[in-house]
Amino acid sequence: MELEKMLEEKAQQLFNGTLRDLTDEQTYITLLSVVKELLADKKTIEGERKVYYFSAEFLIGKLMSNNLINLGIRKEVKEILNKNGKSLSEIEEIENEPSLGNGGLGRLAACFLDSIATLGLPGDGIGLNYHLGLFKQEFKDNKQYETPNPWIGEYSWLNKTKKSYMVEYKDFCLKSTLYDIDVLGYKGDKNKLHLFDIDTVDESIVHDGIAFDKENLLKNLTLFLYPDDSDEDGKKLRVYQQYFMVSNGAQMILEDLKRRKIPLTELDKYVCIQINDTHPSLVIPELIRLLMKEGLTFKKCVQIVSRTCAYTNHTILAEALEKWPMYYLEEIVPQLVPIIEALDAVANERSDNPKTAIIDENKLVHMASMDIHFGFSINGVAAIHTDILKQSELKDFYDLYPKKFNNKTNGITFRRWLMDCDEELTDFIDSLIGEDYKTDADELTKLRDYLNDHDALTRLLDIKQTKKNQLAKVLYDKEGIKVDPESIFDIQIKRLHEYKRQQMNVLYIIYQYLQIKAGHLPAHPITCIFGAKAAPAYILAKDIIHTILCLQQIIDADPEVSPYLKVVMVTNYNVTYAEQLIPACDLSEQISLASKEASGTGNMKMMLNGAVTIGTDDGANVEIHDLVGDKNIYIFGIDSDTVIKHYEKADYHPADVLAKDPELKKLVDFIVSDEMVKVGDHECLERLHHDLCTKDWFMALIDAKDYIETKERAIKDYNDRYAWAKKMLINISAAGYFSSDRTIRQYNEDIWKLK
Ligand code: 9GP
Repeated sequence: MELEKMLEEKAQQLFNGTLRDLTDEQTYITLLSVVKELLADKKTIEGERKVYYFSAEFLIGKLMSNNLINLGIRKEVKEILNKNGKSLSEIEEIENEPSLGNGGLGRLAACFLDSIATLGLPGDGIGLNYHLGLFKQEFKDNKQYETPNPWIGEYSWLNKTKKSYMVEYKDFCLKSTLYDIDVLGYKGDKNKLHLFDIDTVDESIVHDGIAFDKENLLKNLTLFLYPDDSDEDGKKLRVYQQYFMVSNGAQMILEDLKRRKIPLTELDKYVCIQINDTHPSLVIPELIRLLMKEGLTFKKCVQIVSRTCAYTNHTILAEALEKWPMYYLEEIVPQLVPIIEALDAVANERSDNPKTAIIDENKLVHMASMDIHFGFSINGVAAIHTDILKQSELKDFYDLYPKKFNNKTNGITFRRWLMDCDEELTDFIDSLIGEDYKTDADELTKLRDYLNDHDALTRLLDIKQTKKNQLAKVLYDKEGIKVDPESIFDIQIKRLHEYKRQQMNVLYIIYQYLQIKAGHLPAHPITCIFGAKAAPAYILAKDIIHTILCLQQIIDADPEVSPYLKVVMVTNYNVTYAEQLIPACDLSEQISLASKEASGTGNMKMMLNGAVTIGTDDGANVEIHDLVGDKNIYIFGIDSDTVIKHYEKADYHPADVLAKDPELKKLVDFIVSDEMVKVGDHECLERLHHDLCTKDWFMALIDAKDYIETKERAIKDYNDRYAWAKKMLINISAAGYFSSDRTIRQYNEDIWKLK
């Protein structure tokens, strides 16, 4: 049936009116119902072998626009709505953003699902249906506060299924309910994202921000993603959640095999499980347990499961290499304990190196060790990250299993991160090189033919200006902040973490502030934009947010400074915000301490949208640097080998740096200056200051000077608009490599081997 007719009929059926008469909310519901029906009619991707992507996070973002693009009907829907006096972008605002992820790890999982379906590969996601997701961020008195983030309304993309499994814990069983979200490939067929839940979750137990009774599992199991784990009950809740996810997933997979009349001994022929970081690692002992229940021997089960599971490592930071005390497992899932012990014994037979044991001398169970011994593939997410895993972090394992290790540099889906978020740039690229790049991203290199085309460069600069004007309006509407759209938009958006070094950006802002106060104006006005949530129990990260907000206030109130420098920390940074910020970015801040950012994916999104990177040779920046060349990226800072040596020798002391560099000391001391204390909380500012002067674990002070000088150079270069536009175009033309379609092709060729 014709689309317009479908919409009119649905409007009639749901609201007894015509499209023109509906409110925006009613229009959204009408559109949602029609699109869900179109998705339901799509073919499910079938194949002999299938991949299951197990992940604690799926940061899928709003789905309307993406689904319209992948259905190939966005323009048509836009026109129909316009004809009826409505705007698609206003209708889309009605949708709640699903709160199922935290950062790059979860967004990567979402990009991967899009690419798996787009490439026509059979592959589903498996995760949890968190009702309140990750917290919502609010600011008060220049501080972050957390509130619940309910996102599941009466109408959503979730489809309740009849599937349900029993999950056994020591003292009780929980019955699951499965919700599915259709994942449609670009002009293709569909897969599914399976989200498990329980029916008894009770959102009303949350009080005072995001506090809740952590022991009441029937009510809290799927309330929050990453519930506060600063105490033991919080840590145990995470184990309850993880087991719930993997047990449901494993049961569903085995049930499906049985339905297809495939002997369970052939699991590895038909199924591949990709373990995304260590949160789903318990799937290994759980699968072994379920297979043993079917009568297979432990040895056989280990063999099958080891050929089924593959593990992706997303960080070298200890916090993501989870280690659970054995007594937690004894208390929560005792049925897994003998299996884990037996796996540990197998691991110890293979190597007597205590560093590769699964259970250590303190009775901690190392999840990543289990994954590496009993997975058939171990991958890092950017070339430098995989090298570091092989050469230092996981060296003992690499020596044991060199063939298991491989690299899969991350990628992003161009459907969302270009076609959806920057229609103007998409149309511009279409007009120059056609549309083939939408399915073959390498085609973007054809843009290089336009590097000397004055008209093309002018159009590119105009588009960036349009996106900056649009963002300026958003910032005014949402935050009440006025920014100068002609200023340089310098953007750092990512989780708040010391290794990502937002605190070093803070030192730059202080430098620029003091320069302006001393009468030295920057080469071009600059707006420093941040978006970041700090984990609720991560005190220093919150102190950094506090410092940024204090600077924002001071600079805003200073008429001498604010025409040249502005600071904006956006509230509750999420995918929707990213879609508005990224197309407007001039200078992309990727300034982690070399060796610490496994890959980064924001760097790729900004590059694709014509931003120039300022960054360290870390994560995927290294590959961006290789692709665009020295002149089209601003690289600074010590390299990863030097960083690793500093850690090994424990010879970095910030006090030494400060003693040698009084100018830098001035910047650091400004954090506790009278100006700052007047608007801020002395304790928070003092804590950050003290940390920087005495610990500075992520070495912001080593790189600060080089960073400031490099940024000043970039700001100067920005004024040569055509030279800058060339840099932009070179970045866009080289971004094809970072399509997640490429990444998924590589996963499939080397690991999953799906037809
Ligand atoms: O920090 C990494 C980030 O560098 C990477 O791009 C992303 C996807 O691979 O994973 C992040 N890791 C985590 O969020 C936790 O391991």
